[in-house]
Amino acid sequence: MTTEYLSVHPEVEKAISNGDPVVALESTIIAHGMPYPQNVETAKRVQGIVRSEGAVPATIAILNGKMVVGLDEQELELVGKGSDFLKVSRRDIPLVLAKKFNGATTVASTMFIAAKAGIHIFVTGGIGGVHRGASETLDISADLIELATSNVAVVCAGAKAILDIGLTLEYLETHGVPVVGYGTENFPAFYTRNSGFGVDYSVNSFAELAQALKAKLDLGLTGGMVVANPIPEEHELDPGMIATAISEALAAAKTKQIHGKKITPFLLSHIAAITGGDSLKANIELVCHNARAGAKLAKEFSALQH
Ligand code: PSU
Ligand code: MN
Repeated sequence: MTTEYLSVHPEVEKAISNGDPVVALESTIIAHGMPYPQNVETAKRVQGIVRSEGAVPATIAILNGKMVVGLDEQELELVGKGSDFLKVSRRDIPLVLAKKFNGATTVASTMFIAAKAGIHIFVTGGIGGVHRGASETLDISADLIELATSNVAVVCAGAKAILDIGLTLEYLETHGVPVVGYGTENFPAFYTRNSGFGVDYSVNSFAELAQALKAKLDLGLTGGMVVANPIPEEHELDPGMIATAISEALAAAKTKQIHGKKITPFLLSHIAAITGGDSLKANIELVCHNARAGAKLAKEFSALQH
């Protein structure tokens, strides 16, 4: 499917029109969430995992003013190496298209584009949320607003403790977004398995999750679903250690007066530096773990369409 604004890779397009399993993937995590070359290696590894589980990966980005669904390995390299890939959330899309810029898509914009292309399952690391201190800064990620709008299930390892997880969950509740734990009663905190907050529902089977997704679609309940898949125990970071690193990174952001779209990438790279790369390693492993889960969910969801 190629329109004025959208270009879908033929393999992805075929899978979508056949109702075969497809998994959307974001690109901000590649361009702004991890350093080169680990970012490109991870993006390729994630695509490989999705394939090995029997689904078609569809990494999404904006290339030269066009929304592209299904990047090839050369294009992944471009996103990971290119310094001209803007962090594109929902509000940036029209201008980045008009100006023919390159853009890396966040959870919000990836959800929007995936929904346009007809993809219902999307894998990422962690969602954006309500930032700490939001009662003063009003910094609430557009990811949450998109979750209230676009009908896409987002498989993630929860939300990072750089955010106010309690307020993030309140926001999702108000906007009617189901928050489901896969194999857990606890909402995970990205680098760790338990944020101290619970989930609404816990499921242990992807078939059941696919049924819930289908019911939501059939009923026309707009908005997405958060599928929280905790980081595997063997890759979990020490909660005390990561809490200290996060506080230090938040203090540095305050001193340097970093706001808006720059804050998440700043905190991520700062935390990676403080932890001597441990947080990056955990990030890579949890994304790969989510890719496996997302592909399994996509397969079950596809089975319901046939
Ligand atoms: N969480 C991560 N890594 C990331 C991001 C979130 O662990 O790279 C990115 C995602 O693309 C997410 C975005 O959509 O940060 C949220 O940014 P903001 O808070 O500016 O909306
Ligand atoms: Mn923000």
